[in-house]
Amino acid sequence: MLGISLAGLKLRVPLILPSGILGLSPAFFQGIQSDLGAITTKSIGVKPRKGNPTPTVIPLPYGLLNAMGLPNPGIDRYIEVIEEAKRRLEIPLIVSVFGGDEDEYLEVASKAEEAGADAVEANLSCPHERLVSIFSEDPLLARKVVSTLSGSLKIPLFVKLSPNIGDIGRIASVCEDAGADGITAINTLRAMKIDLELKRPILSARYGGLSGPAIHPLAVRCIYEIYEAVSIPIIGMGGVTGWEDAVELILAGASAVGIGTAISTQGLEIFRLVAEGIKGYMESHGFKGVEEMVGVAHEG
Ligand code: RRO
Repeated sequence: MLGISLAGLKLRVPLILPSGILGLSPAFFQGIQSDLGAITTKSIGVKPRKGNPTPTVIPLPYGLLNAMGLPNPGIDRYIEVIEEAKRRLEIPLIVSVFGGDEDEYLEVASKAEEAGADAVEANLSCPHERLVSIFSEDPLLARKVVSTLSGSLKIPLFVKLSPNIGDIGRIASVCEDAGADGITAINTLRAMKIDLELKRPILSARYGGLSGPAIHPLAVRCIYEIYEAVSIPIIGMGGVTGWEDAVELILAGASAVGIGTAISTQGLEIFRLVAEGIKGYMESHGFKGVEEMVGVAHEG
């Protein structure tokens, strides 16, 4: 009843671990897979990056503000992690990739595909790194990256978009046109916190990305707009803390839902609770499959 087909990937539940949430270890991925439909890795680039100096994460009453700064070991060292993850996982592995231009995106994505990734997610939307966010903001750049990747990859290509732009539906439509198989939305919201004693931004990078309950209504709006603009599937995420939030994203147009920040407050248990809640809602509202529920808020 909860199983879905997502751009050709088979998910036993419509729930996904979003990029960047829980480290990079295949043994860890294996341990958490039972309640998940698919796992997304941290965004990987061409070269190793240390990321930003601390503090990189600030807990707030209504979410988390992060500026990790794309820390990752680089694709050449990550290949063996993908290979081992594939040996250990029964569920699809989506490898998130970023680059400074379309050639870098392609190099990382091609190596990930060769290593056994089930899908690629092109991260066009890190909120505080100009290096990456410009691709979500500029339709021409987005088109260039997506068409380069889609022209070469055989596995499904998802494109992760930023909410920090005027018309997310338009960028989504450009990505669909350029060959994307699905849209992931939303990344975190560009934000800032200032220390009253230091009188300076707390994050070393000054700007960060806000996630958690505060951004959920914004995610609903973005997914609703993307659903109106494209016919490829949407992986919806943004401030999901319970099954009601997940159902809301599905009714807005998401085929699958990512849960990230809520893991820090509720633990991994949240995936099972949300899956049970979605099932209960489907039973009480007469939906036989998740697909029947997707985008229902647009009808009439
Ligand atoms: O690494 C990060 O700081 C980061 C990334 Br790549 C992203 O896409 N979104 C985010 O909130 N942080």
